[in-house]
Amino acid sequence: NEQDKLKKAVGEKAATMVKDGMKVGLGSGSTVYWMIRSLGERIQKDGLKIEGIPSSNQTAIWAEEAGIPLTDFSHVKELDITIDGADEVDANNHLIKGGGAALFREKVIAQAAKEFVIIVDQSKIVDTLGEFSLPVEVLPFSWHRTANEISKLGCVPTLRVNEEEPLVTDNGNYILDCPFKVIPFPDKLNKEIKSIVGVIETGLFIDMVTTVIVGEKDNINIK
Ligand code: DER
Repeated sequence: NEQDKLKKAVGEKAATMVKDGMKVGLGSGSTVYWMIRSLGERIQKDGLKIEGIPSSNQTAIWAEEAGIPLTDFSHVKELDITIDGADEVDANNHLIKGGGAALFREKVIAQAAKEFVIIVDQSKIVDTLGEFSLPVEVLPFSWHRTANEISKLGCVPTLRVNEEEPLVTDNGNYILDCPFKVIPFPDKLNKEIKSIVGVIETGLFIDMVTTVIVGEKDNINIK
């Protein structure tokens, strides 16, 4: 469908930014899927030589299927580029991420990269963050208390479930989805949530993005 075409277009565009010899942070989600596919084609056809660090088990599977050699932080100190999707992008290129429950490792590979490139279709562009419920990764031991502390900041968190059971992240933690509706000061909210002991990481990515590639109807917009 139309949205898939846009995701494929921006995924392929981002893949062209990957050069021989690069260490690449591989994000998660259905837009990143197309970027991984495109890198695989370049490895097959042009002999592109890269190594990737995946941000989720699902991404690791897609990367292996694409023939992308995988590495990890025991071998790589810094990444040259990380390419990832997002659930919302605001006018300052702050993000909400975590729709795919991979936000913790996604934020690690984003911070570890010289360049952090976001690939989204136009539906993710917003004026103000918050319509998409903010995912927060929390320690299962204390999640009720953590949810209660977050609710004092202005929303009622819900525990993300998967077939009636709490969803467990690749790191063995839970996800709270926090419907703030509007987040006018994302940097401040991020700091407030992070200061709650029991919060592991939030889906607010503040001042991390280098480039956003936006798939629009008949155009790819770089911002
Ligand atoms: O979970 C994530 O942060 C993903 O990157 C997600 O936000 C984007 O997923 P999509 O490309 O499937 O919309």
